Amino acid sequence: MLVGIDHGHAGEGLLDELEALTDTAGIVTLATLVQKRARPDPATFVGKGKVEEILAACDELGADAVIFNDELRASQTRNLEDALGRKVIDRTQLILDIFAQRAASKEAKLQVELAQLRYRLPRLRGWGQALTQTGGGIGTRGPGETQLEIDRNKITRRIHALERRLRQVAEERSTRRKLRSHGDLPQVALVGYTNSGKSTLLNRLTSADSFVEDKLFATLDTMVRRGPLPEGREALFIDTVGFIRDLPHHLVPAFAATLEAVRYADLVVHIVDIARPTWNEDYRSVLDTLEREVFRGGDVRPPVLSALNKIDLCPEGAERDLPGVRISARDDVHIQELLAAIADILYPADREVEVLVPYATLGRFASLRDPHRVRSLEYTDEGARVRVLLSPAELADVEASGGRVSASASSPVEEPRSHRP
Ligand SMILES: Nc1nc2c(ncn2[C@@H]2O[C@H](COP(=O)(O)OP(=O)(O)OP(=O)(O)O)[C@@H](O)[C@H]2O)c(=O)[nH]1
Ligand SMILES: [Mg+2]
Repeated sequence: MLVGIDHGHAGEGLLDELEALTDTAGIVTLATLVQKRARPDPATFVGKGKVEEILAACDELGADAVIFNDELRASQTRNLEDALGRKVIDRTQLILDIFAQRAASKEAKLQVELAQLRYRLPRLRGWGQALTQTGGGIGTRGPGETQLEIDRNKITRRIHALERRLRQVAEERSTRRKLRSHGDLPQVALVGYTNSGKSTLLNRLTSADSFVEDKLFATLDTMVRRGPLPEGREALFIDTVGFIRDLPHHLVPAFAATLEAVRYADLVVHIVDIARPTWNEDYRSVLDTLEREVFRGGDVRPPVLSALNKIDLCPEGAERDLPGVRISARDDVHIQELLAAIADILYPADREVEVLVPYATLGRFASLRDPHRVRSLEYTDEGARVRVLLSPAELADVEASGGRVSASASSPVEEPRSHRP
């Protein structure tokens, strides 16, 4: 049974996301219940009357558990479990559970365990519940130390061990990053709300086979693949863990690899599922999370380009007041436009120029013979007249070798893109 509080303006669909999460966790929803109230009851989250109602409904339907659409306080969980006589789960715990089921890499597993323990620690039951089992082994506990304190100590020790191990993993990652040579490919991080189509897009842009599923948090590990850009260039595309509204704070460490991929990316492509009724809030919550959890005060932020995905599901003309490239990752719509926009941001300095170069110089520069970048080539008495896409550095080299600019486009080659953020 799913339960939520409507603080006033949520309306229908309040529990849709919770139901999707529940489904993802492999739990069947029997019924949902929403209570309108300004603020949660400090003792039982919903009001006393509602608790009775939930109990009656659970008995009738044979529900095993009640799942709440917010994070509950330890005391609320306790009171509710006592009153309802069944397992009480909150949204954070549900998400943690999904993460635990789906974590595949060593690092993801460590992170999820850490998040679970951090969540559990303040929720251990049993203060005053019997000063149990004295004398369980000399030196293991002092006189009067309770079982609870021992559990607490055990968990705390495990938390410290996990934190140490994860710090090592993070260091290894940062060493690997430093070892990458200077001329490496630009990195494009694909971020977005969970289920927005990040993995589908990665598969579309590279020939990866990232796991795609119509469930939340299908991806829990970052995946990096090389993929082509226009003009024969390439980039590394990074698939990441999806964000979710009110990301439980316990889970933030579990996003470490994703957050880092974003922090060090040359470009962030923010994938928005514009077919979802809540697309606008989804969009904002991702940006908020990035701002709160990813970027440090002095960081230089990578540029962010929005990719408005699933346009195949949007009726013609349905306006989404968001700047960005409208795509369908699934149906391969406007993917070239997206790539052009990406290249435009990663290589802002490229200009189409016409240069007149001596034939000897033509042989010296690969860029002047690159079929992806050469627009036209004409042989004249004075040398080759090449209309070509060059970065300022390349142009300077060509000029230093005797090339002369005979015409220059004053603006970037691609039309200035209105969707640039
Ligand atoms: N109709 C439509 N469905 C799409 C499109 N792109 C992705 N999907 C579907 O959306 C669902 C989620 O896609 P994923 O690529 O797994 O999304 P994700 O952002 O990686 O999700 P998580 O890893 O769970 O955060 C799948 O059922 C995809 O088939 C699209 O352009 N149109
Ligand atoms: Mg995914």
